[in-house]
Amino acid sequence: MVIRGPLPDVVIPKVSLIEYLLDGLGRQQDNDVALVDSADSSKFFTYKQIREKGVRLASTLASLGLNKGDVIATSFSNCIEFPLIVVASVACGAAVTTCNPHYTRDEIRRQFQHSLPKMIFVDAGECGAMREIVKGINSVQHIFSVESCSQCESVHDLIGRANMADYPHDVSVNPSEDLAFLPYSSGTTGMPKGVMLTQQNIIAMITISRVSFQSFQRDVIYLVVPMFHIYGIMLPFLGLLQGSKVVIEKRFSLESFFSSVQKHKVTVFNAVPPMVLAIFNSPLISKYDISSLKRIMCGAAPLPADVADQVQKRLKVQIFQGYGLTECGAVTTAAMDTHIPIESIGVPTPNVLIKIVDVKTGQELSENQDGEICVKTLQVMRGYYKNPKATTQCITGDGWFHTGDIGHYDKFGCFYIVDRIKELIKYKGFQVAPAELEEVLLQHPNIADVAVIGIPNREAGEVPKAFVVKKDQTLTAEEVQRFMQGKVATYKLLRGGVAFRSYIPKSLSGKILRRELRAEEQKSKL
Ligand code: 4UU
Repeated sequence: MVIRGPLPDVVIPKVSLIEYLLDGLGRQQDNDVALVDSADSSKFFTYKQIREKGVRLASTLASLGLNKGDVIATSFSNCIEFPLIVVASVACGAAVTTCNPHYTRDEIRRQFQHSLPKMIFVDAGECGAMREIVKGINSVQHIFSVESCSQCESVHDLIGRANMADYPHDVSVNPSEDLAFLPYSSGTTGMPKGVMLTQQNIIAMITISRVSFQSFQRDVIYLVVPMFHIYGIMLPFLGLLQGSKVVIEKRFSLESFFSSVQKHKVTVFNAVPPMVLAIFNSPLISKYDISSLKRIMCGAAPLPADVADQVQKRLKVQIFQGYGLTECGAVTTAAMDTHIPIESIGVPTPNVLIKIVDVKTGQELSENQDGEICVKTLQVMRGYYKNPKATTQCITGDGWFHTGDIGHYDKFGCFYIVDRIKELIKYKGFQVAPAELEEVLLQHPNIADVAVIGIPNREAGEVPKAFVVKKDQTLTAEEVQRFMQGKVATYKLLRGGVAFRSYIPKSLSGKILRRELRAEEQKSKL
């Protein structure tokens, strides 16, 4: 059966994203603070400033040659300038590829060699390093910093020298075709791929989330989830288009979380499970006044029910789960109702259809039967960038997106995730693609074969573990661990350890049988 949520569908405006954003921002109070830096309250933008600065930035970027169909890249920590850059890019008809600033040089290069950005925005002081990284990638014409930098122009310099005559008024976009964002996700299998999110995907995503989270109007939102990930890409716009104040934090720490909630009177915290767990275990709770906090929205990985329950009681807040994917433009189910059990990922958001299918036969399943979660909504990506084969593997001809997650729904239409059939590992909500780690490990001269799986971990959700076939018996687990250092971002390191085997179980077609390894791993823990 195809399941819909309880809220009625909403009309997704058929306009360009820049019209949608400027109209939505224009409906708010001009002089209200829209975005503020958590650590430094002197850094903020009002609603009027976002519109004006965004449009001015667009004018300068257009004068520098940013055209419809181009890609710009961001590789910086969370900052209040991000929405300005997005507004400017969208106005020019360009797409933003968001990159993790903590990636290694090879990881950044790989994304940019594939997405071919024309301009790159980095943290202040990082432009020299970025120039080295992108040497030879001829698409790159400019590198700018978000804040003042002695070696390159900053976003503020570009805004300062804008000539409004250069504003790209004549860009004509097709919202269902033209891209707004190009984040990277490994999806069901293989290496990270560019996720083509169109202007219409983003309009649908913001409109649907706003209706789902109605009660969040005029809230103060604490945004610490990274702006290179779909969760953090979506949040500032969701907040801004409903008139909230969005408090931007660069990095999660318990001190900064508690002090920011107290200082900015935060009402909503969008978290990932390890943050909720850290708060739960923290003695700092009693040292701060966090009575303003009303809701914690948690997503990106499973949330242990006992933790959720105890945090609700201890902090006197409500915790709701949201379930989303990069490929589905963020949130597709949400639990915005106190009647929904805490372990549920909620009900489908408006305009979202969900069905559960048998993994082997593809047949639709009914209540309480576990199968693959499939989603159909205007939020579903146009496809993987320059990779039609991977696209047809996950989106059927009639528009159903296969998530690779296993779950079921109960008699109330509430959904539950119980497993994942895709390769993806989630470390603290961050994506780790086993194929990427395997590719690096196979470069080691003494590794004959390798498979990486995620193993459960209370603090991080999952941690990657490598099963290695040695070429030479002298190879040690420490050597394998050391080999990964500097080759992948630190969150991808083999925290689950290294085990040696005589062979890697594979199917006849050569596919690694990860389920077998997972089952063996589980058995060994019993
Ligand atoms: C169990 O993680 C995300 C997006 C998360 C998100 C976004 C907006 C959550 C709430 C919100 O409002 O995207 P990806 O692409 O990094 O990872 C997608 C995968 C899913 O397929 C699933 O396996 O992350 C896992 N996942 C979850 N698992 C996402 N949310 C949940 C959840 N419980 N609540």
